[in-house]
Amino acid sequence: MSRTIRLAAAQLGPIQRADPRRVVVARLMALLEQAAGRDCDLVVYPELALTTFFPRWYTEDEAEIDAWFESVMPGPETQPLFDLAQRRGIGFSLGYAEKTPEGRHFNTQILVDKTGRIVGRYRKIHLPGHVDFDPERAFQHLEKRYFEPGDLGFPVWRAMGGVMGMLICNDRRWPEAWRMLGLQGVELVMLGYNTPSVNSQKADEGPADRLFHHKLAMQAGAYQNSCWAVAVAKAGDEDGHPLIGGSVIVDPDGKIVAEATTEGDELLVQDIDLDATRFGKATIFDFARHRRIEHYGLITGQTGAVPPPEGDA
Ligand code: CDT
Repeated sequence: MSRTIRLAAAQLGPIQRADPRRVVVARLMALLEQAAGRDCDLVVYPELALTTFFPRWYTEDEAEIDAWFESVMPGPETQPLFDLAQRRGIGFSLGYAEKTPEGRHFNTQILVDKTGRIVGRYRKIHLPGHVDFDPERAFQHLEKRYFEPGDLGFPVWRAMGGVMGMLICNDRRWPEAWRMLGLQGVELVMLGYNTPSVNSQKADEGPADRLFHHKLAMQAGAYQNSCWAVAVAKAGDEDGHPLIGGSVIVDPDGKIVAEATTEGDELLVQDIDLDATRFGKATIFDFARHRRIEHYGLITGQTGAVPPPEGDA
């Protein structure tokens, strides 16, 4: 039986701070309709796909913060997306800001199957940025203020006929995150991102470097774990703050097979054969034969780098 999935990466153009949820959900639904018209099985949306990339804004106003978060999923404004996906028989993966019933805040991505049921939930573990307002930066990146690190580990799920995993944005830069999924046999990693086009602490690092590092991380992660990977941007100029585009689908050999050409709402469609992950997993990246965990203790035993003491030489 073929294990080919028709995958769609639903890149979003900018969402302005004042854009209402209803308008954003209508854009998500338009992309899903396009995907349905092309017989897709699965649509992947970006990180924080329902709002502007709000961690750039500092606020202490609880009501303002609450407005960025979803306390129910699906809720009244997102239910139409779930209904449409179910009617069209398409699965999807959606990033959003989650507020739990206990009042905890996470940067979350869910996987919804073709019947409209939430079958997977991942909460972002590698939160970049800072907690307090930083006057030294050209703009803020307050993920550490608005979210706590994910508490669900790095799960995978059997869904859509394969082994599926999710990572969110900054996670793609951490090989440990990929390897956690690789060690569970992941066949497709779905990732959404909001990556500012410039470095707030290094003015000469612009979009070309940002795109280079983004693709480098995605291609390395897919290759070293012999899995498919899809990375989906929220791109373009949000209230004067540019985000890179560059949504990609990467094959298990680390090659880019589809890539966005705009910074707007754009759908990439690619047939991905999950069995194409098998060769790498059985040869160069057959973990059971080749990994040497007796030498990897530092990876889980130590957080920061500790160089050896300086000697006389
Ligand atoms: N959203 C998110 O995690 N953005 C970060 C910005 C870090 S600066 C390179 C990212 O890793 O893209």
